[in-house]
Amino acid sequence: MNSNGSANHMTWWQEARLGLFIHWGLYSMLGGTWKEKTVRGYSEQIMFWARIKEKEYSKLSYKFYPKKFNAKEWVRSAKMAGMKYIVVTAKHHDGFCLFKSKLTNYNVVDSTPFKRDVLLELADACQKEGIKLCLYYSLVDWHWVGGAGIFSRYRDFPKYLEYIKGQLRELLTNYGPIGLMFFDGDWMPQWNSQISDEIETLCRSLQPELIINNRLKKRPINVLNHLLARWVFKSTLFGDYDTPEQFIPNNPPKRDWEVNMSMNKSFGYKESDTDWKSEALLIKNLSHIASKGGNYLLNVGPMGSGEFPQASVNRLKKINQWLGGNGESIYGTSRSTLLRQSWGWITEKPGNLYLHVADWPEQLLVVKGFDKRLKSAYFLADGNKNLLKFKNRGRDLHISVPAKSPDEAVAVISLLYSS
Ligand code: H79
Repeated sequence: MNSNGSANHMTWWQEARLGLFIHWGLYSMLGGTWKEKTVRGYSEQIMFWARIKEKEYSKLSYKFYPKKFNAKEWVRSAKMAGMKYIVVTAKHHDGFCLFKSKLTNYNVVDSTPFKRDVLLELADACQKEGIKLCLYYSLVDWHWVGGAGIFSRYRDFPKYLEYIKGQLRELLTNYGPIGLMFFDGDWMPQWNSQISDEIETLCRSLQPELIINNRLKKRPINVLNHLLARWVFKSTLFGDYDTPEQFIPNNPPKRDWEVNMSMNKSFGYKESDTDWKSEALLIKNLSHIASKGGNYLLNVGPMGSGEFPQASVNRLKKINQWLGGNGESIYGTSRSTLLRQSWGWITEKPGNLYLHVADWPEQLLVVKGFDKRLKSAYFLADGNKNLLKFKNRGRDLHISVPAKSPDEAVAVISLLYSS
């Protein structure tokens, strides 16, 4: 159910609040290194940043044999961490397909010694574990003749469009129900809004319940816009939701949105990239995003072996622990209508406010603009529901809190009220 009390094709996703992004492909084997040199930029784009010729890059497929890949383990890790959906790179900019395609040999079954349809195994595992399988699909394709580079001109572009459509038919027919399609790469010069509309129609005809992101639409390329996006985030009004990348917008759009974010810098596995966000920060981000009514799509870049990096595993575990006590304040909540608070964020359910306290106050927690009749206040993760003392002070609520926060990341206080 959404805030209007009715269900639609977005409902499961709005309630989910947390998903796992997975960037995996040939680049994962390189781990950000080419010819013994660390390459700048996202590792999934190493072909571009290291100026690797297509002929040379595509040979990597002959070495793709991820011994430790286990779809069930991936899906279980996501589920254990409290994620309700996973978004997997079916095809990234390099054009390599993680699924069996009749339209190109450049796929995991036909051009690798591995020969297993990774997507099929993931679809199976997702079905069994009750996790929604979702797909990232790059419109940009550096494998297509003429497709590499920023100002690429695709050879035989109409044929490329047929290729995309054919692959979407495969993806949306052969793998059961797909939760959402995350398109990316609308900056390619030959892309336009008419194509976006056609593809949207095709996808919806194949799976009417499918959620589609905004990036299928040609967005105006404006370097300034891009640079300013962090401060003035604008909705694109295409597809079902907006996709701020690597940041939380100050003023979120009025419609559905989702932040996609890596745990370190790179999305694809990059060995040298040790700039990991702390567990506390990831949890704060989750609270912050939920308080503004958005979803958090947190990324893992599995290694060439098929395993998740240990640093990611540790962070998933921590999120799992936190959600164990505090999940009620995230799943199925909606953005808060209350004023912004100095100590953190607020999420809501009917008759219930959840205070996500990130900056611990001294003795007194002040909730500004609270004019309801409070029935009780307690720490959500406290199994005994020990009541906290409170007082109404004009339009503010004062809650007496212990000297130290019971959680080093975010302590959640549940408020039950009658209006
Ligand atoms: O998959 C992750 C990134 O690889 C992808 N989006 C997330 C989810 C992404 N691709 N591009 N961008 C983000 C930003 C745009 C970068 C560009 Fe370029 C710089 C476009 C043109 C120059 C990278 C390098 C893409 C083409 C060349």
